[in-house]
Amino acid sequence: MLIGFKLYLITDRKLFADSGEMFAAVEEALKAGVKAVQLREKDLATRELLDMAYRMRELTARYNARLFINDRADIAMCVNADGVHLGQSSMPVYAARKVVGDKFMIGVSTHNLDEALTAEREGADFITFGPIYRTPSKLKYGRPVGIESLKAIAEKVAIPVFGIGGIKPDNAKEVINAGAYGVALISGILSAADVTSASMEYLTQIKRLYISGTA
Ligand code: TZP
Repeated sequence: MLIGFKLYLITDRKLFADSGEMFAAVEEALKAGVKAVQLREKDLATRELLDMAYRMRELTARYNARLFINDRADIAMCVNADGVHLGQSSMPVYAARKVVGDKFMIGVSTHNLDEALTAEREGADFITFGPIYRTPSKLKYGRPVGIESLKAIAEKVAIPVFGIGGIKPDNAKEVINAGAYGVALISGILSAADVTSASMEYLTQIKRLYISGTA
């Protein structure tokens, strides 16, 4: 399946005073050219998450961007998202595939080679792998796995790998050159003082790497 984006923006409404502010920041990123958003609001009750997912679907559709819903295949289908993004305690890929069918994309968060190979074998369309670097929320996402393990994973896995965790415009190059297909991030865009220029910086950096052929 063609993935069609190399910059994968993930939400965290806790970075904002309220969810309205988060939607405004996501819209700014979409206006700047971001083409994929994952709604990742793990602590919300189903109704609240569903409302937010409908709203995010409407917003991403206006900018012709892909929408993924973290963990919840049911909500992803309900709002007509483009895919579901599974964690290691979500439904496994083979089970989610039965629910969402072939037209939906399935992404999986992975943290080691075993998880990456399992996701691939079970039919994931892409994986995120990390945290590569230290993230602002420190150890919430586990110990950084480092750039060398990204290289090893990218060599052994045939599906696209998105590096995640502490990725900033100035280290995105190292991540892509290690074999990542793209980069996934939260704070690099959503905590930026200027969301538009941060988004554009990542997009320009990625485009430049692919055009120059160093990736
Ligand atoms: N999974 C691994 S690291 C991470 C997730 C969801 C957080 C990425 O956040 P940031 O702010 O881009 O480092």
